[in-house]
Amino acid sequence: MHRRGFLAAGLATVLAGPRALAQMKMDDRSNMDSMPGMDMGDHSGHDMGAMGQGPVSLPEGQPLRELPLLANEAGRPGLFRARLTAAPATARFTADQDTPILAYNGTSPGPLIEAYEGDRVEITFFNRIEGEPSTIHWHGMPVPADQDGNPMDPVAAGADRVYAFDLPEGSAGTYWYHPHPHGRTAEQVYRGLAGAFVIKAKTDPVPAAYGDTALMFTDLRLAADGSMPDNTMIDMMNGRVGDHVLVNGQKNPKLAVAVGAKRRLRLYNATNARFLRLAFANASMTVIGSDGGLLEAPVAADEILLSPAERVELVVAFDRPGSATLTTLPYDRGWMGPGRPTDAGLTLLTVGVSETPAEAMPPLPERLRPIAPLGTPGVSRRLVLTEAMTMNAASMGMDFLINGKTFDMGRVDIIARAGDTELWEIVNQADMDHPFHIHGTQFQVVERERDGKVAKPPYLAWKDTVNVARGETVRLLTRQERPGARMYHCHILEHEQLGMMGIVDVQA
Ligand SMILES: [Cu+2]
Repeated sequence: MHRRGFLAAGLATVLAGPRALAQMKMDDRSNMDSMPGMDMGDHSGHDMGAMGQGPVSLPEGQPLRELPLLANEAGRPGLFRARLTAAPATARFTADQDTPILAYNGTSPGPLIEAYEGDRVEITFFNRIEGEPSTIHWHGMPVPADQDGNPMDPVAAGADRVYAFDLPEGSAGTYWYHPHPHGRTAEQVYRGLAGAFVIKAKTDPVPAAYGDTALMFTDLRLAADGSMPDNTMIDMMNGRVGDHVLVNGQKNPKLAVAVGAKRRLRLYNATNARFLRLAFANASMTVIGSDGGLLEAPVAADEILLSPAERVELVVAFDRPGSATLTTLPYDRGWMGPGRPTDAGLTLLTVGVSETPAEAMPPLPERLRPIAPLGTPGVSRRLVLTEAMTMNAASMGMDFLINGKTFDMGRVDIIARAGDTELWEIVNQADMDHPFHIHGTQFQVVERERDGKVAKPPYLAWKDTVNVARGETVRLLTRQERPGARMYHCHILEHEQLGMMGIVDVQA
């Protein structure tokens, strides 16, 4: 039997078994509502309370909100000191309903943290999420292992701790922060906990006249009563995809620029599982940076694939008056069961380009910064990604595996040595794409192989997350500078929760 057909049939059967549903951590109420119609998360029927009703519509076209800045309380140069509180809050996505969310300092996305290379950072984290541990993981940043918000270092509900680290020279880049508690990362993130962290260089080759705007993509699913429904079994298998891609918490907001303007935009895919293949109509995109900072030289791009957790830095030139829209193109990342979401034709951002010319913009330099290749690896490792159904008489579930194993917090999967360059070969033998992330460092992709064809990346870049497509092998060079336990995992957060994660113990 064809595997997907088997899966769908298996799911329909097993929906009658309450223990199976409990195992998949589904909400009891939505289980009951979804069973009569066999609606297991179909895109047109997420609203379980009102049968057959489509997604709640959200207002569009409001002026783009800049992310609020996290205030530096240090009062002296070289130190960034602040507080971040994770707590329940409410958001207004529609005119007349409050939605319970989780927020950092009351906002979702959380406040934008801006610090400089060379700064010392001390952030006190207060976990005010009732009954749940949390952590803050500094995604992509070169922080010590015991400051990186690993699931092994939970902050209990009601407790607090200080995260302290130094930002090394050369670390300027587009990072973010989000929770990473064991088994609860996916839910805490889709309920609203994620924020942007920009490390700035003291001297930046990109002209200041371009501005610097963070665009953080999140993915909202809203029920008719204004609540965010819990994950369904389909969400657990595929990763949660919502009904609305938001930019800085807004649907299709509007940005006004003058014709001839160039804008520096930092795009963050902070969704749990949404693949964003992006194009800019009526404007031209130039890639200037990746997850870990600037490229060596600008690269013109017609489109960009941003898989969950990836970031890209762009310079966008608005040379024609009228409307320039950031839209999505189709991308098939593999989908199990019913309810494959619409991925193409979404308008994420509308830029109104006025007839009045902008002030003359300085050109983008031809060289941005050097990137030293990581060089010859001393060690090679092979990590094979697979998916498996688990089934017995009472229950059914789905495991996501690396080298045949699901995550075990008490097990070290790889022992590496600080300062050693390693070649990691990530082999995706599963039916879905898996965006692969390593904590604590930035790596360099050296090649991709699919159907026997090997392709080199078009340019050198620092990455902490790379999509490994179905049937593809990605080879990357990685080096951990600091000792300690580091996570590596799929950044479809539901896959991470169902096992696709491991620990590399970096020894001094
Ligand atoms: Cu995955």
